Amino acid sequence: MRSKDKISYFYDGDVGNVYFGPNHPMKPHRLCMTHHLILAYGLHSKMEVYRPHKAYPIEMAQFHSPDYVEFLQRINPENKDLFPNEMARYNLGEDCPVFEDMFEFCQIYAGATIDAARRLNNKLCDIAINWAGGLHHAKKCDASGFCYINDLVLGILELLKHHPRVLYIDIDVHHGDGVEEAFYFTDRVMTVSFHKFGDKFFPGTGDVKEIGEREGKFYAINVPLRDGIDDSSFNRLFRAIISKVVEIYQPGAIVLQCGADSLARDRLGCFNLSIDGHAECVKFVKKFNIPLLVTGGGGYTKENVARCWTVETGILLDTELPNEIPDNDYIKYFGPDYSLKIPGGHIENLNTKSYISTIKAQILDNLRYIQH
Ligand code: V1P
Ligand code: CA
Ligand code: ZN
Repeated sequence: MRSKDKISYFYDGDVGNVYFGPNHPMKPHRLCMTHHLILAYGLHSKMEVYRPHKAYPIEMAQFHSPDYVEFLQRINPENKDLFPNEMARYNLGEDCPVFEDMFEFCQIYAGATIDAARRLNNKLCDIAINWAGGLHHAKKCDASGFCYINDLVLGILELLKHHPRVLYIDIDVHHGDGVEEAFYFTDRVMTVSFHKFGDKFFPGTGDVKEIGEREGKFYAINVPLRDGIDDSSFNRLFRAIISKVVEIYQPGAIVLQCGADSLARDRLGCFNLSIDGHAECVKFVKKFNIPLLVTGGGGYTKENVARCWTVETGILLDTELPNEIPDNDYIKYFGPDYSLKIPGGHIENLNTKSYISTIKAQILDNLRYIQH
């Protein structure tokens, strides 16, 4: 372990004040809850806290098409009915609604991931955190799955200015398709996503056979899982794959998307992970002592999202947190037990031992084709 890691944490109080709509599962308010819980545990005094810059359209256009970025900037709830063709073309609507201050929301979460990457590049910190980021489905010319601007791709492009190879790891319950697609043809980014696959689960991609193409062949890794995976099988699989990937690929920086919808009892998810099981992945990745950019992602049971990302902030700071939640503005959400950790779930684990060993063997086999 390094003597003491230097941590930069990015947060803008405006990010949690936007509203996707009455029946929409994405609740940015979870970001306020997370931040206040982090403050209640006193973690802010152990890291550098920054308000990020708002990403400029020109920065977004490093990945996205300028016409798409321009449309996001122009559209609002008052004028959207005048643009039915563009709304359909850019996949705006039910999953990705046009809401008040939508573009500013994108500027904040994307600006924070870009700032995080820049501080790592300039060696101003060892670990940078942006819980508002991790919107992994956005494509070059398309919104998708609650994601408009792909901050992860923008952050990775920034890291690539200083590092020959960047490793992207995604533990959101959904496939990290936007990040995979952006780097599908290059060996300079290795993408690894763990996700639920099958039963038409969104977005439907991420089969173990999707491995990258051309220069990128063998540099995309997909770990398709069934419902109900528990801590022990997830952590064993995660450690086996990630340790081999790091050994072979030798990345200069790692981006870890920590979507909290892989937790038990998530409103959209279907895994059995406890907070300890989820956080174990963060602990494991931190131990490599490689410059690390950590983001949020999905997470639809708000109080558990705040718990999870607070525990993970504690882990990144090497700080143990008492299990009783200290008083804070949102304490009422954490009752009746007011405890920080949540246990694993009990839905049937459809990932048999033989299923897991088959996908693990396929993935490790593909890694044999890589040499650096
Ligand atoms: O299933 C779909 C689409 C809509 N159908 C035509 C297929 N969309 C999902 C999107 C999930 C996005 C996850 C984002 C992330 O990975 C990163 C932030 O976590 C969806 C679901 C669902 N149960 O999967 N959309 C909605 N639910 C939804 C429900 C109510 C209102 C709006 C959207
Ligand atoms: Ca994932
Ligand atoms: Zn998700």
